Amino acid sequence: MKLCRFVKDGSNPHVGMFADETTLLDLTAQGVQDISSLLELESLPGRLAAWASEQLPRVPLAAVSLRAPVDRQEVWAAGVTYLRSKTARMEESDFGATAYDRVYSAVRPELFFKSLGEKVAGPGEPIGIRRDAHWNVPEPELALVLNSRGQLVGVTVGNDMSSRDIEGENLLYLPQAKIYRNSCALGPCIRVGVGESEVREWKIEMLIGRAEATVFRGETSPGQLKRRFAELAEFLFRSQEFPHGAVLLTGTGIVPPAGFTLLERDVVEIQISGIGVLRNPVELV
Ligand code: DO4
Ligand code: MG
Repeated sequence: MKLCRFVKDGSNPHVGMFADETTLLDLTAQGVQDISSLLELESLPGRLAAWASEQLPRVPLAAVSLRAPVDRQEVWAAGVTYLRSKTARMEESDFGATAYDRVYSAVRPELFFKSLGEKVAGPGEPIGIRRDAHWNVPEPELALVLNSRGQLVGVTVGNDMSSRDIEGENLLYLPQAKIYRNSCALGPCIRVGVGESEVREWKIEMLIGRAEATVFRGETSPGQLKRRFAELAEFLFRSQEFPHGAVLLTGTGIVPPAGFTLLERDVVEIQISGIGVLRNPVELV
């Protein structure tokens, strides 16, 4: 089952559920106002299955714009959770290299704040590259959607946009490399009712288009993620509260080669089998 947020004819965002590839069921008719309240329901998959069998208003996907499937959730991110990320970051950084090496095998993972829910770009919305950086890359990541108790409710596709030259210059610049306008995208939907063992079998693919050409293509699998989902969630919720739940990006396993940087008007397409495709044009911010 897949949940989404959508707008139609300039409406406020509605919460919907995919009936099939081309049709949404509008959950507003069930009194559902936001993603936050759904995350807290006991047995959400059962509730969605029951709603799906009722006569809910049906909306063609072609008639709406999807929004990021989050509202009041903070978005956080884990880093250096794939060997590929560790290696690439050790190469880009001189005196910070041992930090990446250590955190990859440390008990405590790297976790950092990424975005307020309200600032996240949704499907089709622009993602940003900083005008004061010259080496900008997308980071295609599986994102865990957690309720206020830290339990996994679903998964979505995430893009942890990053300025590698700023991060590589000095690790203390990490927040500037990671948190700026339109640096986070999520969507197109939240897949609910799946467990970690199934998700680990999926594929993550990224394509970067420039004019009519594909200038980068890469793939990995959540099966390559070094840490368990519950382990990452447990650290995120230590000494911390998320009354509306949280989204946790799980780190990148796809890193374009050192000479590659995103340019304005590129299009980044991230597909995770089992969820869908998140596609965003790139703009200078
Ligand atoms: O350590 C810096 C960030 C790492 C990251 O975002 C990743 O591995 O995905
Ligand atoms: Mg990342």
